[in-house]
Amino acid sequence: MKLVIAIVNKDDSSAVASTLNKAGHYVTKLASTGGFLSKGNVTLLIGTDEDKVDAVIELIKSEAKQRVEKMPTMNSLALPEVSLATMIDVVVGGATIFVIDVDQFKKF
Ligand code: 2BA
Repeated sequence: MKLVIAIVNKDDSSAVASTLNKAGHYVTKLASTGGFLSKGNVTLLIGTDEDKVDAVIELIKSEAKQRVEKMPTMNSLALPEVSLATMIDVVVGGATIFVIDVDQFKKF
């Protein structure tokens, strides 16, 4: 058994979870926050058989879209009190996926 951990944009999370559910996969959604942008995202936990991992990843890929987010940066000039705020583009996946081995899986 494997655990697929997928971090997706919160705007895509419902479509991703619903697509996975319709295909017969169990999904747990956790509200999470990216450490870099400090924006909310969603972490999905999907426990599944090893031979279904590729199908799960393809289903996630079909709904999770890449986006460009704006992030402020401060460009300091020679005088520290004079600084200029500029916006930079940050490309945010899609999905960030980890697949890990599960030692035991029990339900009560
Ligand atoms: P954030 O940490 O908010 O990162 C958002 C985007 O900012 C990243 O998109 C990447 O384009 C950029 N970024 C993040 N850390 C950076 C750094 N140290 N230097 C330069 N640019 C950086 P994604 O790579 O698509 O990641 C989307 C979200 O997935 C992340 O949100 C984070 O919540 C999670 N994530 C990505 N890689 C991870 C990892 N190795 N471990 C744990 N979580 C990860």
